[in-house]
Amino acid sequence: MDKTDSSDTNLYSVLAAGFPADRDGCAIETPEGRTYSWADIERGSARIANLLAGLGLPAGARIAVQVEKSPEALLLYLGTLRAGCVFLPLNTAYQAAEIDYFVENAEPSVVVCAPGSRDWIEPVVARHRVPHLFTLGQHGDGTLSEAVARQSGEFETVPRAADDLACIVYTSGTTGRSKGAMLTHGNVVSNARTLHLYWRWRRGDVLLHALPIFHVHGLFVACHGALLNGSRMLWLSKFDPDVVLRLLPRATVFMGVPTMYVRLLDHPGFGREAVRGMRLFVSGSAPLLPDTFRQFEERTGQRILERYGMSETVMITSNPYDGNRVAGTVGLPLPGVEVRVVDEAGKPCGFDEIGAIQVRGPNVFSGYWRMPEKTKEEFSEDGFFRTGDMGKWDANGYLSIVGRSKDLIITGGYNVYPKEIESYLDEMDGVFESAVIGVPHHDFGEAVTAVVVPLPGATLDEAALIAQLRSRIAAFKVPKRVFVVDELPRNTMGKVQKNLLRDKYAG
Ligand code: MCA
Ligand code: AMP
Repeated sequence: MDKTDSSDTNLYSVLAAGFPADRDGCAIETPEGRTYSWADIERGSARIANLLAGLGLPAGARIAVQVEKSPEALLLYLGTLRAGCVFLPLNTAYQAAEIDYFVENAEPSVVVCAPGSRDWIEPVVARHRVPHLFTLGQHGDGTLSEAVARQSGEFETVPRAADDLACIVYTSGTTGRSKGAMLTHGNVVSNARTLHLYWRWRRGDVLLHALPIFHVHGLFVACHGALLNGSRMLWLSKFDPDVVLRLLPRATVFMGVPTMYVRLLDHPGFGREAVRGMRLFVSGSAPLLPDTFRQFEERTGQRILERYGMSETVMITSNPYDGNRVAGTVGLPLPGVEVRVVDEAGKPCGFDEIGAIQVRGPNVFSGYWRMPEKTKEEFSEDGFFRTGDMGKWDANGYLSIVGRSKDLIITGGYNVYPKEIESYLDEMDGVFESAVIGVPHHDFGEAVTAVVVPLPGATLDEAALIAQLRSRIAAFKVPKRVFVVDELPRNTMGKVQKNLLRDKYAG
């Protein structure tokens, strides 16, 4: 058995303390029938950690990872933690220009990419002098596995203090540039422990894992819960309602974004029979419509538990496990997490008064990577983080999110900052200016939509603009529709009135 120091705050050590005594039991199972025991997790992560330790990396080295979801990708995450390095997950939809920015900004020592991306990532890695590039495929293929196979399966996990960095999670920025949220071992450990108790993880739980693992929801909230509980994960490489339906009867816990719940409800075979063994459905990352909550309860008898979080803070509030789960609210502050709603003067709002949501607690990140000024701006003098979300309390202390002060679109649980898309559009031939908005969408919650004004004499074609964007940025950021107009509505200050555009294109 691997040696881990139970007194240290290395997230891996904390998670491993929850692994079951029977290390031969199944920890991960894929729909194709591949299985991984707890011993495989220990050995596999030890091999990764040995590889990283042998590279002679500097303290705090970043390991940037853009790979398809696989059990091996999870081992890479755990091995990175064990080696005391900093994990930097990247959305698989990001393209060359986006990855170039992250690599330049984070200066990783190691980049791991999908074998199919190597041709375009190699020049990025060379340009920014990243010393090590490995590939990892969805079936565990690639140069990483070859290098790892030669390593020992024993590794003494490097002890970490609570304020040592564990991960950098990039979040989209209002200026169009992403910011790296620095999360410490202490941040993530405190949240994992809190959620483990709050959601009553218990013996025999089985998690159906269908979220991507490059964001907080799938990587932290879902995986940490199962690992800390020593629970088996039914591991889907991606969300597929048919496969979810087939596996649900063997699971007890599921976590998803609202789009996943909408799609399950759209499936004719989904109902009470499929959820017979389930004890918990969790929703987050985007607002769950009360209508979806109600339909889900009618069809299955289950009340989805909605919670609220951010990359910078991990989870902040949750509807209760035993108490009333109220549709349209994100529940109560988690134990140990302070949440306040304040008006423009910073004064706490009474219930039903809308104000800015602020958070303080052991879960709150240590700042934006190499952005001390930006970090300072986002914290109040008494140490509360300004989330950029607007909310209100009800009389029972439940929080509702009623909007965002940040100009952000959330589509299928992914965040898109209009400014970034506008800057790409504005650079295109024939475009004078653009405005990007989110409009209600049955499936994605909000759909990215662009309104563009051509230069005098120029003709713009919707399909051509969309095609150009698709070649440059992640597909989920590409507007589903582009409308060409003569001018954008502006107020007397000259500011584009996006609310008018949202109303006009809502249909
Ligand atoms: C895929 N497409 C999308 C999205 N996803 N378009 C808009 N928004 C999206 N979210 C597009 C693709 O570009 C493609 O377009 C087409 O849909 C099909 O692609 P595919 O990969 O098959 O998509 P899918 O499998 O249908 O994906 C839908 C999904 C996925 C399962 C809902 O988006 C997803 O896994 N979302 C979860 C996001 C997440 O984990 N967020 C957590 C962030 P085309 O056909 O035109 O090429 S963490 C967070 O927010 C905080 C901390 C929190 O509170 O959790
Ligand atoms: P991210 O930058 O990906 O961490 O996204 C965090 C943002 O997602 C939050 O600031 C909220 O705006 C939004 N969010 C997360 N959970 C919920 C929820 N349950 N309801 C509404 N918005 C949510």
